Amino acid sequence: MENNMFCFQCQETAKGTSCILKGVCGKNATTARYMDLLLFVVRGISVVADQLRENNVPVDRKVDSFVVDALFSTITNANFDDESIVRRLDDGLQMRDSLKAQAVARGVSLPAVDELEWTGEREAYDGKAATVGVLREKDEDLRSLKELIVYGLKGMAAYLEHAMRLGHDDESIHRFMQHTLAQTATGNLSAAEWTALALKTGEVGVQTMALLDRANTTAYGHPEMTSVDIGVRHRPGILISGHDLHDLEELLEQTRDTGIDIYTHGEMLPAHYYPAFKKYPHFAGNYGNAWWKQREEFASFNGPILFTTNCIVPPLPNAEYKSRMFTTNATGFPGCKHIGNGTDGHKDYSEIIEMAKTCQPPTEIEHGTIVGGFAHNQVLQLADKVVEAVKSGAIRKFIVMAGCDGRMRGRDYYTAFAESLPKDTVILTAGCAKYRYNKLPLGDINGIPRVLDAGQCNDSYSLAVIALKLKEVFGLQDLNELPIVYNIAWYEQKAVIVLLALLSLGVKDIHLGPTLPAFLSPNVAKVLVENFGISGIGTVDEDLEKFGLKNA
Ligand code: SF4
Ligand code: SF3
Repeated sequence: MENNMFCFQCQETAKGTSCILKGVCGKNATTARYMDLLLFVVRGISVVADQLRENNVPVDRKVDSFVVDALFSTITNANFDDESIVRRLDDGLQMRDSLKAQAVARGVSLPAVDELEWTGEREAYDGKAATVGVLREKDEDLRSLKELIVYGLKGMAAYLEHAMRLGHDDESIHRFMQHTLAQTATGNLSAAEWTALALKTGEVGVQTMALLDRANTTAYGHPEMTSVDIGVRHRPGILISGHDLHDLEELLEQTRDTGIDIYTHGEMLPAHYYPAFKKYPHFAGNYGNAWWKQREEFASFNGPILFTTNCIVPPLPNAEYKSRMFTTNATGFPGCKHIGNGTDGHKDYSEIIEMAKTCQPPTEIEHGTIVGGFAHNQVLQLADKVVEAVKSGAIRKFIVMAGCDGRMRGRDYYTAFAESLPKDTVILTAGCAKYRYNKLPLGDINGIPRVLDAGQCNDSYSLAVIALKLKEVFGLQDLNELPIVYNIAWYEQKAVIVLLALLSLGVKDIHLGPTLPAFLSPNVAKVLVENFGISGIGTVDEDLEKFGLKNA
């Protein structure tokens, strides 16, 4: 049992096939197995919840929250803490059994699946886990399609959770999520039907990203063009990482007039683009780069670090900054303090704040500014200028380079690609992929920066809104007639929902790199290539050629 796992959900999976002894991400085999069992339990809960709804029996909202949180906790680099996963298993099995009891009481019949029937105490979790993972599906193609869908649902869950924390929810998304999870336990679908369900997942992904966009912009205003400081000030700081804007708001509120500055890291950078956060004079700037640089950058930051979501890089055993790491929401790391919700629904950051007061100010690692804030509202305000630039030929093409960053060496490609693009092209981006080129001096075209950063990976929704608007303005029938090409980088499962969302909108010819997902079987990859024109990346030169961008 020791050292026995199977996970291939992210881009850096071992040897480009699967992690079977330990995750390249640092996930232990035991954690991986507990996560497999958690997904088993979530499937069981979803089977009953789905049947109850089919029979018009209302399902408690706690079920929705549980499923969303459980899926989120299994996303790459979100949670490394066995204890917190095991607690979710205890709670989940209890929830499943109480839903089953409701079904019995209401005369709702349930399918005979292991996900509903298995009972076992903590001591049995590990043994059971080894039998319910990804490899339980023996057919390689069905396995591939099911996992594609489940990874999409994980990304969807993450975005839905952020919206829910801001008081925005949509019952139909939960229904879809649980219905689809139930299908993965009971459904006997053909490959074509699973493919259709994957596209449907993308469609609901668009709906979820739209919900989160509404939640964020209702609470904090529309992102606007903003210069973000990347240097440091002279007071102690707290570094906040991840995607959850509500956590940031509470942290900013609680650190008012405390003599502490707040800095963002990684995917929290776009928070600076929101008007509501500009009113905090102690919201100092962005420190560092994408998630995978955290071992060096957290050491030199000197103050406490709060993870609101993935991506956590497990600190080395002797890392001094580990004692300064805090987690919240679905994240967890053994030995790091987890900040939960108080009884009033608010979080209490006083321990982090007190620690910060005893810390040295951050050590400067760079200085200057970066510009972003080009979500749909801001870009649409500039629409006349943009359309004019396209019509005059000043802008020849937009290149969507959204997605994730990662530590694989081949990702240098994205820096070289951005540098090699002709000067009459504009990069549209969202997600932490931007760190590969957002500090390059790429200049502007008639005042329009050549890198337009819409925000976090979920703000890829903004890029879709912009594309749809341009299609309308240019009177085109099809999104693919626009002068936009897609060269997307992926790493974890949020990128999977973004990809499925783009496919569901009819976007074709997406280049996906730095490597194609290991979870795509050769046959499934073939379907994606033939029907959607998905392809991997080549060399910078080859790809510039393919995109018709070779000769400026
Ligand atoms: Fe491997 Fe990625 Fe799974 Fe981690 S999340 S175990 S790196 S495939
Ligand atoms: Fe980055 Fe983890 Fe995916 Fe939100 S923070 S994009 S990798």
